[in-house]
Amino acid sequence: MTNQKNFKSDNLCSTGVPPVIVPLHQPAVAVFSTTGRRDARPTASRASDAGRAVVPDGPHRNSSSKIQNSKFKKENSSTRHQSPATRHGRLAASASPALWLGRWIGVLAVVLAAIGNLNAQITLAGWDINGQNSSATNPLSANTTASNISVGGLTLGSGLSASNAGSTFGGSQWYGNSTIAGDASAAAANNDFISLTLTANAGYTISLNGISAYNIRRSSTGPNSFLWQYQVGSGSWTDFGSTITVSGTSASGNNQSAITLNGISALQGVSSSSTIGLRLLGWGATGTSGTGFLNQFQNGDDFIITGSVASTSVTYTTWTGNGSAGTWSNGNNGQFGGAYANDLGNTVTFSGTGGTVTASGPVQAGDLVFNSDSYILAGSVQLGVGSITTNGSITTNVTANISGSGSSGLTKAGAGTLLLPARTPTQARPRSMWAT
Ligand SMILES: [Ca+2]
Repeated sequence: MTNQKNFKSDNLCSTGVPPVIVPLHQPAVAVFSTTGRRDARPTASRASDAGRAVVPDGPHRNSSSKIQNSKFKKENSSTRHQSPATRHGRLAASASPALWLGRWIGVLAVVLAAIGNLNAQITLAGWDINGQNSSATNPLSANTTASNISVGGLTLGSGLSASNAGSTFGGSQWYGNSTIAGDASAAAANNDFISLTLTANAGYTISLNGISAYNIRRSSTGPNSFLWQYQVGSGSWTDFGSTITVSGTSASGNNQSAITLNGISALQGVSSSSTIGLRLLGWGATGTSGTGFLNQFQNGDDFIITGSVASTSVTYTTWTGNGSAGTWSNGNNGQFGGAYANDLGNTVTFSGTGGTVTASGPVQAGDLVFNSDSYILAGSVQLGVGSITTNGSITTNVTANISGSGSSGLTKAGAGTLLLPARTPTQARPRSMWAT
């Protein structure tokens, strides 16, 4: 219990005091080993292997433990639905290696898909057309705009005239006029389209995923054919999707399927120097007063562009390690390969050949990961996330003052050994402690 208390509150640098050996292993990591074996014992049993002083329960419990344990329970549950033969591995003996490989690839694909979903597509721009009309508002600003981008509102091409049909955005004067005629190029030449733009802010890129299902409304003499095009920067307009034909003329319009854009490389990772333009060409009207609109058809945003926004800034957070002593401080290279920038979200990794690293400042990081033996971390570090990972059969000696502002305390992960300085019994308070 002494060690446990020290681990929580005594992250102080106490020169000359032997370090306390804190966790020799991390139970959660042991749950899913690289061999695929799972510890079937209850979490408490696994945790007890390390001694309760290592990774205490309660606020000290690593959140990753909860996630891993949750996954463990889920898999265990599925195991109960398998046949006894499967549970005891006889299926493995009867199945070909290729079959098993295929199954594991399948499992891997599911896991990767889940990870991909974590990298969730967001609404880059969304318009709620309810109550809108182009006679009142043109361009029509987006109701939803993703962070770190700017969105140019829905805009009528100069060949169109604004029109108010209630909860629509579009107009009249589409190409075709007195005969059902025309095509995309003629519509483009006559500026008969609805357009919008997306531009990444400096330091970011935009990747388009798609256009969500939406609705097109037309009047009986309005355009009956539409086609989407994109433009990147000053490049040429390029078709995407196929020609859309619509016939219904009621206020409920014509529902349109979602359009996928993530296969168009030109629309992925577009930097702030290139504005992305999208436009919906329309033609086939039979009268100048015939109208065509993007239409209200659901609660909230009716016309939505999805995608992702990524930062282009480079962060230097891996100490390459050459065995020499070095100083880790804000704005300096150290052995990071570039200037380290204080950030309480940084995962700072120590690799290469371990040596003494003196943190000066204090420096700020989210959490620390040690991948090489013989690192000694001295000085003063403020952690935002509050975990220290020692991977593999290594020993990491942290003599630095470790401080943080989180309420979840400091956690340790990884199979290696982490040495922290002890607190003498006569000390009323550590020089630095985790605020709780
Ligand atoms: Ca709506």
